[in-house]
Amino acid sequence: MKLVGPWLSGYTRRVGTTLKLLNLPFEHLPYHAYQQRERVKAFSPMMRVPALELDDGQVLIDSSAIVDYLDSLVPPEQRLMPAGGPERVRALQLAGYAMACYDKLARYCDELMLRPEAYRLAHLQAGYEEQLLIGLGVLNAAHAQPWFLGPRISQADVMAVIAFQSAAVVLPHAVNNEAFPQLAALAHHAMQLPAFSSTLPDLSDLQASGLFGADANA
Ligand SMILES: N[C@@H](CCC(=O)N[C@@H](CS)C(=O)NCC(=O)O)C(=O)O
Repeated sequence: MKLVGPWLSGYTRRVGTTLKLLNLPFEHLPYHAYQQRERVKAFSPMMRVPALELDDGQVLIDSSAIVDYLDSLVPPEQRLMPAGGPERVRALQLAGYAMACYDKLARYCDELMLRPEAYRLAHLQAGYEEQLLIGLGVLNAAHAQPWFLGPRISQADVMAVIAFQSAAVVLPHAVNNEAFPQLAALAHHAMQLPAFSSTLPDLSDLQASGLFGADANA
């Protein structure tokens, strides 16, 4: 399988982390959706990442569809989304919040990266930040011990760690270990696993993104 997209894209990192947690081999093609559109287009006609090219040449887009497919490739006990019951509801609920947090962060970043400063809409940015902080508050209160489902890692943990770490880089004044201690502990626990530690964006990717100087504290 080939995964198209850079780790700077949290949605791509979600898929890469999942592939690694499930021990599924893949080739990583870190093409950037905005800066390498033609390369991305060769795999993903709408020029969106992540895209996953399967071994038979079919391509899946959208991280939620992709991680759902990847779960189907491994035995039930290894899957990152429980099959049913209260555990599934909880994993879906928290993964939903984590995705919504990342979506708001992505919109906030688009304002910063794509719109010239004079044309930025301050009320939009403030609204995205407010929604992001509310979502992170929900996740912080969900008591991961050490994961949200207890001993078993799930898609909720994967996306919550990615959303928290990415937000901590972009908005360090508001998203940090003191403001969200439970998420900080979750991220610290996750970073013991190569699936998370080997998919952090490079400093050069962060600098090239035009967002800021890197100031991650997660
Ligand atoms: N819901 C999608 C979101 C994917 C997404 O927004 N990807 C961004 C990069 S982080 C992208 O490709 N943007 C370029 C575009 O959509 O034109 C997912 O979960 O995969």
